Amino acid sequence: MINEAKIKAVFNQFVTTSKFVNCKELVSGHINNTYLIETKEKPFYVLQQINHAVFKDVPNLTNNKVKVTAHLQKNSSYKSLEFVPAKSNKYYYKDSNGNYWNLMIFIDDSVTFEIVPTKEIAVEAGKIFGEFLNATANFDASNLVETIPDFHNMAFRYQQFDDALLNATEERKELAKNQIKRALDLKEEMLILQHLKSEGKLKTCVTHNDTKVSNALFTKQGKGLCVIDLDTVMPGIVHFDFGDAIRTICTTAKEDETDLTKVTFNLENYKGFTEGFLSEIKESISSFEASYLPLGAKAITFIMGLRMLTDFLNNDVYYKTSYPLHNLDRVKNQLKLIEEMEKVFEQMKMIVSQYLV
Ligand code: GN1
Ligand code: MG
Repeated sequence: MINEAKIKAVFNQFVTTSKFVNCKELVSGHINNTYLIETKEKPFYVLQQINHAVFKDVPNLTNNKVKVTAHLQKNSSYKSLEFVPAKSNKYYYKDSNGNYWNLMIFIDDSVTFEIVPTKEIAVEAGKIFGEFLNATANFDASNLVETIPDFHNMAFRYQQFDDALLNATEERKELAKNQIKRALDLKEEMLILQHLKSEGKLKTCVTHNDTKVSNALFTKQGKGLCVIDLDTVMPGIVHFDFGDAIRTICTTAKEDETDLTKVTFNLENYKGFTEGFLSEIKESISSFEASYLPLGAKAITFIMGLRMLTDFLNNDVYYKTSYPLHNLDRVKNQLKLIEEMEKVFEQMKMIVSQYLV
């Protein structure tokens, strides 16, 4: 249940001349609570309660986002988010319960996709996420605080998984035994990118780190409009931005679909995304780095599954869940998607090399 009076009071802590009319919860994220604020006159706003158990340093998280959006306004040909300051003059408001809030202008006339319906949308997604990397390439990463250290560090994620295994109940371990085995079997392959990164063979740059397709807004005509959710913009490797987009653009079912026969890999969307993405970044990626992009897709899908499995073993303390086995269902889904990728992995590599020239 949303407490409209509370939301209105928080909204009124920000500097706007707009009159609050009502609010609706936007439910797609797994971490923060997000509300659409409808006002008497446009613009509408998006109010976000930041989960500070996950984002430990909200003032610096907010600074990151404000700096990145200012940079994007100058360097990107797409729209960028616009944050609204609070009356305290900071870009966040901290309420009396210690909760932190951000306010953004709502971008009107936009659509998002959970399942990508056409190859054309996949191409557009490739362009907008690729252009994000170009637009942030000259952003000084030392201006950014690492909002979640080791976010995509596979070795660290395996360490958290090992710790969870030690502490999990027998019941949860039994329920997840096949998925635990699969995670252990995949370990060597899943660590390849981590090793290459540590050896300096894959360069780091400013990356988005949460390029699931629902973090791109499109126009109603299906053109890329704006990249949203800048919470995890940090130095990283492009492989995971490529990969997380592929994970969500090429799947044929939602992340928590339990009928696994519906989870297949859409190779046409893969071609589309790769075409759009590489049309933007092919000058800045070596053919050695590019040859690992398909592994980026497999590894990020796996890292999501591994983190969800870890959370399941930890009794669901991280991701929002709606029923007891929700996290485990997400794990099964992500592992099924990996199997589907394995079937077409050679084709995935060939397609990358085709669009590199
Ligand atoms: C979380 O909350 P949301 O949907 O933006 C998670 C991502 C996962 C995603 C899975 C900070 O993102 O890493 O890809 O769920 N974000 C964080 O859908 O953990
Ligand atoms: Mg996110």
